Amino acid sequence: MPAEWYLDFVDLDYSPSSKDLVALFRVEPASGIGMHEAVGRVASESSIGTWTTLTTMTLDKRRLMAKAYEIKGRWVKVAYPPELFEGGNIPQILSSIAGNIFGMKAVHNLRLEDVRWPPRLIQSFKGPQFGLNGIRKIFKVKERPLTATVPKPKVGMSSEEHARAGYEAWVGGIDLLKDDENLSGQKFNQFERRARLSFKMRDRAERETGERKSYLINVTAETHEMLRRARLVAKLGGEYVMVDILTAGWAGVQTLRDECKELGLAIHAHRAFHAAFTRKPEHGMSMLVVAKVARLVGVDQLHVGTVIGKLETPEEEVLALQGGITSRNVKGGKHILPQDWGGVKPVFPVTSGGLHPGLIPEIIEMLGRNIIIQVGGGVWGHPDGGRAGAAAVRQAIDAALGKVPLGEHAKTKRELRRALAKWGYIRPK
Ligand code: CAP
Ligand code: MG
Repeated sequence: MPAEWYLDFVDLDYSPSSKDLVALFRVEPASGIGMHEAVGRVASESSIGTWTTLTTMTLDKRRLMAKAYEIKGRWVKVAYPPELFEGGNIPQILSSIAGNIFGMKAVHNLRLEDVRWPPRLIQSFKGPQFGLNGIRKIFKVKERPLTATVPKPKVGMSSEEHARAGYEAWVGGIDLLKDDENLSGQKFNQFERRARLSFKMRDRAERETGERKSYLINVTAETHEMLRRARLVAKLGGEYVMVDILTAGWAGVQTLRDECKELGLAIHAHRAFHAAFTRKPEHGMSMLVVAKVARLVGVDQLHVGTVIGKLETPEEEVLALQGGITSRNVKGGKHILPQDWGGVKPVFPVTSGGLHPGLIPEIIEMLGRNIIIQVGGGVWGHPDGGRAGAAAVRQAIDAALGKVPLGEHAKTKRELRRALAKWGYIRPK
């Protein structure tokens, strides 16, 4: 019996069925390892194989073998039989296609670039409860981008100061107050107290402005605690919970999604931690894979980057993310697999990170109107305070939608003028 059987997992004559899950990998073999050997190891280790041949391997089990069926340079497509995966179970699926393989000595680098999800697996997940169009209906805002702001400094405010900041931003014109990703229930700003005070301020701001306002309150915590916090938000009349999907973990997010169906709450997904494995083009997993999992599991809003802000997000990646979470049918492209989402609702893309009024026209030019623009430092660093910062954001959006140059619009809008005086059109690093 030969010592190993990796090349059994390479079949360049195979063409995947629509039922298969297909993964697109970028494979860089370790020195001394041929491409087919490396690719066979990836397909083997991510499906049913291990490093050696097995006396327990019977013919019937071969139906579960993954097949590397296309190798173009470093780009490799692997088809996985649907039986390999448990529907409704993201952790198990990722432990297969995004598990041990990244650590194999046979690869010098390995990156999971995209996954084409087959209908049976798509139907095994809830998908977004509201989605982009449902969120617009909640706010009765049909056209313009929605706006959000995170009170800054990121954490440190008391619950009273936080709620006050929320009031200032909401009456200034911001639609959504958002907790920062590392604000949860610290002693200086306990979750329950912050929730009660902030929703009171939200109701007051709605009365005074006549506009719908909401609060993306961060429930990220141990799962039982997340559910408890979500129930409190629903009791207080909130519309959303926010969760850091990657530090909370997919199992927690799936449980939270189930609860939010009962509670009728939308989910805002923050992606803190993603850059630990998405940033390097040669190794890890793309943000596109993360974004498509998030849409499957059922978040309603997801951060996709800015291209021109403070965090590394190349334009091609941001546009691919936006397409992956909003389109019904994603066309295949350079290193992107085709994806038919069926009836899965689109997710609202959130652009955030180093934005200020001076950058808003360029953001809308690049990403269009169906976005949520989050401006944190660009509101709370405004020389006249958060309320003026919020007003400047809305004024910049009005100018952009009306195709009026910001400088022109600023002549009659003091808050915008003062924002441009401080930041101009700088791209923060
Ligand atoms: C932005 C932010 C967001 C980042 C996350 C921050 O604040 O609140 O967490 O946008 O990155 O903490 O940096 P500013 P991404 O508006 O003050 O920059 O959206 O790429 O996931
Ligand atoms: Mg943040």
